[in-house]
Order: sequence, then structure tokens, then C-alpha cells
Amino acid sequence: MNLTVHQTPVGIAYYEYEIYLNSKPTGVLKTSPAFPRVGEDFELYLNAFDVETDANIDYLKIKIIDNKGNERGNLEYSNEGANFNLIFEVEYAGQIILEYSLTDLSGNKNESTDTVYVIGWADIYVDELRVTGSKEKGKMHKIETILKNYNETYNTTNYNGYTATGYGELFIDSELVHTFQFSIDPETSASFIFEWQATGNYHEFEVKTYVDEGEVITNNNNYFKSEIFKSERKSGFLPSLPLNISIILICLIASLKRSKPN
Ligand SMILES: [Ca+2]
Ligand SMILES: [Ca+2]
Repeated sequence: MNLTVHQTPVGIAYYEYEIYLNSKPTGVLKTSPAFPRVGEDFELYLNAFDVETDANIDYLKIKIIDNKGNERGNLEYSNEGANFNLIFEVEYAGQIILEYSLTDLSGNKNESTDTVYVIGWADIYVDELRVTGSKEKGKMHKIETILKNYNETYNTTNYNGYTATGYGELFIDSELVHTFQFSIDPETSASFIFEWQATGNYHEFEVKTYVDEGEVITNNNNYFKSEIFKSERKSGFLPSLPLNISIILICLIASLKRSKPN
């Protein structure tokens, strides 16, 4: 390090000396995948690095916290040398908190914490496909799709938390009539309505849904139903005049007949 001191009015004094800075060790932590999902293998690698000397991993603590804040695991590895590697299957959506302490040969310490977020899975299914209206030809009907993001099996073992985003398609008689986007939080439902003027007779309704990512179970994403729409009733009678007008007419005709001139 050079240090120049300006002094007035005497002149310039020039000093030169060295300061030896011993840096702290640094941890190179690699985790993969960056956002693991429940059931996937998670790998972590920690390397203790020091510029001047060697470094040692004093400890690495792994805490597993689920989405509801419960501690599900607590592991500690100590005195691991310069490198540590571990692979395990993640069981809970939530956080993996990694705390480690490194020491170099000069006794400098570095304590750090890293958090890895574990995400769950979505499972969209078609809860209902409703056609509401009079079921008559020519009348407007509401075609309502109710989607739910939930999976009972996941919930018995771990939390099923992952927002499902994607889109749905509505078909009438195999023809695509409507598409819609969705974003549905875990354990919630959403309703999508399409209004349709019915044509007569038998019709088939089908909805198909697609989740952008994070869904494994897709065999419950479609739903099919059929409905029959009645045609207007054709009457065999002529449209009749209101009764009182008919009576007046009958009386009038009768009185005309009676008032023939003699
Ligand atoms: Ca050092
Ligand atoms: Ca599904």
C-alpha cells in the first residue's frame, strides 16, 4: 500500500509499507435443481475455498421446513474437510435452510446461510361441467366449467402447493367454441362460463385443460357430457282469438242472422 501525505508548507512526505490482509474463506455452494419439487432428488455441493491457505467445513446444518412452518428435518455434518457432497430426495414443499461455517488455517471464519425453495405439484381436474338453461332450442344457456387444483393423495403425505396456470378449451360437438386462461391456487376452485344459444336435439360438450408446468396427473383434465335440447312444440290448432272477442263475434253473427228484413 502506498500512502502520500501532502503537507503545506513543508513539502511532500512519502511513506511506503505493506499491510497483509488475510481474507476469510469463502464457500462455493452448488445446489441442483434450483427449485426442486417434492419427490425429486436434490443435490448439494459445498466447497470451502481460501485464497491464502486451505479451509475446512466446520459444520453444515440442513433444516427442512414445510409450507406450514413445521420443522420436518434437522441434520448436521461437522468437520467435513474442504468438500462436502450430499444427495437426498425432498419430501416436503417448503424450504431447505443450509447453514455452514468455514475456517481457514489462520483461524478466519465465514458463516453463511442459504435457502432453497421446494415446490409442490399442481393437479387440476374438472370438478363439474354444467349446462344451465331451459334446454330448449334457440334459448341462451350457460356452460360452466369448474376447475379445482387439489390432490388428495399428495395431501396425505405432503403439501400439494403449487399454483396451476394454463388454459382450457371448450368443444361443442367436437368443434372448439371457446378457450380460457386460468391461474388457480392450491386447494381452490375457479369457474369459467361460456354463453351459448342452443340449437335443437342432441349435443356433446367437452372441456380439455392444460397446465403449463408442474402437473403429472393429466388423466383427470378432461370432461365430457351430453344434453338434449327440445325443439319448439308445434301445435295442431290454429292460434285462437281471445275468448271474449270470440263470444262477441258469435253474438254479432247471431244477431245479424236474426235481423233479416221481413
Ligand atoms: Ca484466509
Ligand atoms: Ca390433473
